[in-house]
Amino acid sequence: MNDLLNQISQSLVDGDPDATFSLTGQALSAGLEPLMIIREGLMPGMNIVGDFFAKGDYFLPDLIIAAEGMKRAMELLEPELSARQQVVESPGTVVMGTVKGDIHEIGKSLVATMLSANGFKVYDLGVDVPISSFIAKIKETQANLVGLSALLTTTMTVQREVIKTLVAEGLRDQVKVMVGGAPVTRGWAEEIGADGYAEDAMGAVALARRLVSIES
Ligand code: B1M
Repeated sequence: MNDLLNQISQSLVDGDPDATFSLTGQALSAGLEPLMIIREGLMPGMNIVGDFFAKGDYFLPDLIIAAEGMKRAMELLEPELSARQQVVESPGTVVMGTVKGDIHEIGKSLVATMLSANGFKVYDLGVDVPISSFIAKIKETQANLVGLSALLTTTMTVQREVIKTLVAEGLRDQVKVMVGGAPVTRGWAEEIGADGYAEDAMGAVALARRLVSIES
């Protein structure tokens, strides 16, 4: 089992999306849980790639090809994640996106998938989302939650701008704000006046549930 997870991780480091895809399929066939494959196979590989990039050993094309491998693996895993949840009722409506200036997609999509799989109605606005699009979608859907993903220290600040705009638009009481992404911390969430921070996708589901129940 561990060997398969290590191979998945290594295939991302090697930049071999076909291998990532086929190893992920093998791991599922072997009965490994999709979340385990993500946490113990894919995420460690992406983290190694990120570390190599930070040290100057890898370059942008290496990030792009690793992301391609992870996305192909997620094509197999997302339906499995959805199928495993047993949804009774819809706890809330979430507008979700990666903030303006930031095109990191994978973590945001995973959070959106897990929220959907747990019954939330999710409007995923994608990446590089202008503040005005978050506001328009919240108004249109009467969402009670908004999820702001940011993977860059330079784009974390946009999370604060979204919150300021929600206040200015008179929407802050209607909508709870969740923030996340690799550089985001609980301290940052508190500093910018968000309602909560989650480290990963399962944490985001627990947080969203908590925020909704506080609200009702
Ligand atoms: Co970029 N990148 N990248 N990148 N990239 C990082 C984030 C970086 C940490 C790499 C590094 O230097 N070590 C670094 C940021 C440094 C910083 O600012 N702190 C970085 C950089 C610098 C850049 C560029 C600036 C590089 C350049 O051009 N010179 C550039 C920026 C482009 C832009 O956005 N404007 C860039 C570009 C890219 C690619 C496009 C090539 C590619 C993304 C492709 C895509 O998404 N389609 C990419 C990738 C792949 C990465 C790394 C290697 C992996 C990210 C990823 O997908 N992880 C990343 C290094 C790393 O994270 N270790 C890196 C897997 C994913 C499942 O995890 O996204 O963290 P993650 O999501 C997690 C949690 O964070 C959390 O839950 C998810 C699931 O567990 N979470 C939330 C996420 N959103 C949440 C929201 C929530 C709650 C939880 O509530 C709302």
